[in-house]
Amino acid sequence: MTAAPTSALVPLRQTWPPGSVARYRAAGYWTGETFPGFLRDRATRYPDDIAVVGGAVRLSYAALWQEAGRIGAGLLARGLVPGDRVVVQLGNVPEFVSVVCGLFRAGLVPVFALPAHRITEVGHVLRKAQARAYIAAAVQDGFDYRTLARELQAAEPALQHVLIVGDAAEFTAVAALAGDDTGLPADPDPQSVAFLQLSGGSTGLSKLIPRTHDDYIYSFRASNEICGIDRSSVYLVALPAAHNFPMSSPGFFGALYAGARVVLSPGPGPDAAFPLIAREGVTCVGLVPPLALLWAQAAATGTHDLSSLKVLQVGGAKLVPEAARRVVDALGCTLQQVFGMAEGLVNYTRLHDPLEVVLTTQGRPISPDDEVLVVDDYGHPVAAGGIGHLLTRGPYTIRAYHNDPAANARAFTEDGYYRTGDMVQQLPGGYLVVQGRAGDHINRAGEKISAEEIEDHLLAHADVFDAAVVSMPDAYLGERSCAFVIARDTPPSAASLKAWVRGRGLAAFKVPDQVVFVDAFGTTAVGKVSRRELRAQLRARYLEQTGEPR
Ligand code: AMP
Ligand code: DBH
Repeated sequence: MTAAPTSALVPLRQTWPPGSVARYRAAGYWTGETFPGFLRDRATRYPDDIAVVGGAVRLSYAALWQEAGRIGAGLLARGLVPGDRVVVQLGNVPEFVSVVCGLFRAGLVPVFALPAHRITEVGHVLRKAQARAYIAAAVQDGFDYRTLARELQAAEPALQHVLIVGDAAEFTAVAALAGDDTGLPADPDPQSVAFLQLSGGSTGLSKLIPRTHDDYIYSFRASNEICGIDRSSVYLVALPAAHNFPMSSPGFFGALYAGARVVLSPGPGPDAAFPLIAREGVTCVGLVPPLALLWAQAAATGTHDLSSLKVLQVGGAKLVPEAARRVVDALGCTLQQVFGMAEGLVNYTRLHDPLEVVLTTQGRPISPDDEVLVVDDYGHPVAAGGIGHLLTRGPYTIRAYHNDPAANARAFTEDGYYRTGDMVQQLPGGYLVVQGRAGDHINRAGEKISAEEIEDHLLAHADVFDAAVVSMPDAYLGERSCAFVIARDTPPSAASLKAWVRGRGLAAFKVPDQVVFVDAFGTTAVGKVSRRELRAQLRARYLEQTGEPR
């Protein structure tokens, strides 16, 4: 098979205005470091320190560097060329880290997919990124990714290489990659795009987020300082490693930058994580709110020694004050709220903030140069302390998505602010309290689901006349998804509709938690009602009828 001509690739780019570039450099945020650059440095300075622990594997910094060289050189030997994009869909296995570092060393561009993603999402990401290779585990959590790889190959002619961690069947095993690492390219331009991260996707499918070496390294280097990560730290990856939170806030990259130890937990629950905390002396971990509550409950009754844990971070979805209180009481370590987004801006409560601030706010931005605006529906700043839309720009917030002019027109203002879609209140000192959001996605325990995307799948069902998907308050998940459906003559059962959505090859977390059949989307307003208003009305009416708390 011949390589797709490089000129056909939409260039990867992330640019800030020259004045901002000069300012971010002068302020010392952008240091010119790169991923291969800092990884080489740590391998040289701390060769024998353990960098990554996962399953039975313990990789030193020197071994991680070597593994990355073997994998990177092996991929180039197979015909990939620097600049090629590679979709990586791996769970919390040590190969996640060595493969990504290998891609960096080879000048290849990782494009992240979540383990929960299926053909619909992975296919979309692969096409949008114009990826030529796909790397996955053989089997994980009962799912065979080789089957997915076969479906992808059949559907996506541009996909030329499949690499598998574990039993590779007819594909290439990551373990079998080999090549001459002296032939790897020189370190990249620090302002070039290092990888593509995924947005949760508030409308339709995920958008691709190009992050540069300079901007991303700044975000986790500064996070290390805020979260107290140093060479003696042990960071546990409990959420899927491909999520931006455990990747960068400060995440496993922050830990590697500090020369600390990264421990990968195969699952996020106490069963998997607690023994690892006790064994490895974990000091820091990031969780979503429902997990934090589960951990709090398990810690109260469990027998594992969790005393090494210094900082428990909670983010991805709102942690309400009562839940925060429970977590603090049960775990006895410092709670840190984290409000971040893969597009950039990350807010933290600080480790020495008064308890009241930690319990009731989602923190303040990392950088003095994070610009935050809170505006009304017309883009005018609200009065101090008022609730409004959060807009932001700064030294690690993107100015554009990859290859998506329509999304860019919606998501960015003319002067380069990212419209986060979140409604916030800004307190004195810059602390933010998340008050909800303007967009129509469902934040299901930190997993973002686009209402529009799921409505499209429901509408593809022959017996569905119309569908509106909304978020419902949920005691455990924070929010659950509810599909209001108007059926045609023969109404399908709720179970069969859920099975239908699942059968479309989607991540399981996107299947509606609840289906409510209605005769009509009767609206109080006359005339055309926007989908957004319609969803809000359906939600309000349902909550009123059932008497559920909002
Ligand atoms: P994404 O753009 O997919 O990375 O998702 C980021 C979004 O997750 C934010 O814009 C918020 O809507 C939500 N989010 C993240 N952390 C928090 C938090 N601590 N509290 C409330 N919402 C959060
Ligand atoms: O939800 C997120 O995307 C998120 C949460 C906390 C994030 O990207 C982050 C911290 O960096």
